[in-house]
Amino acid sequence: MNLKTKIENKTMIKTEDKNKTQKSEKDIKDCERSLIIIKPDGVEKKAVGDIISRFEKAGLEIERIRVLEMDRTIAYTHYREHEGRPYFERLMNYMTSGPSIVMIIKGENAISKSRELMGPTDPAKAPKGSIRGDYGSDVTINSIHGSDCSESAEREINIFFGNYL
Ligand code: RTP
Ligand code: MG
Repeated sequence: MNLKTKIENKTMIKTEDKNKTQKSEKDIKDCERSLIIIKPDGVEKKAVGDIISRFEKAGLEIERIRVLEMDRTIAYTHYREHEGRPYFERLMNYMTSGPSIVMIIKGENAISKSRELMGPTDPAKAPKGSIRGDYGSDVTINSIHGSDCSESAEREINIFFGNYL
């Protein structure tokens, strides 16, 4: 439902129809969520507008958004499962190198749609037209993060937006 229709419906609504409104609001909440980070290289390249536009054109919505310059603690909390990998220190230095844009994206199949828009981890293997294919520099400096499953999304949303859910 577009915004204008929603406003008109709400304006016309009678008291006995209020339950219906509550149901449709609940339906919106049931949509899938993903935690997306436009990493510091994406911000430096001024790709934020283009990247957000790709999500919008794919039918996804921004539910929350913030600009955040990560410290090591928050970067570590987010990527702790990679600790011990050879690229981990470089990943920490990368994620703390400047501001990131952190967003909750929501909509039908938000997780798989986001991963599709991002392309594979390594920009060299990512097709042109994918975010990493267009903006990524190498397998670590790859412009964007997206949750890989709903459990990860919930954990990551909690890191960046507290007990919002
Ligand atoms: P992300 O979590 O950021 O969405 O990326 P992903 O699922 O595609 O890839 P993942 O394996 O979870 O890796 C997390 C991030 O670590 C860096 N990385 N560097 N071989 C390397 O140098 C290497 N492998 C991974 C990337 O920044 C990757 O996005
Ligand atoms: Mg991952």
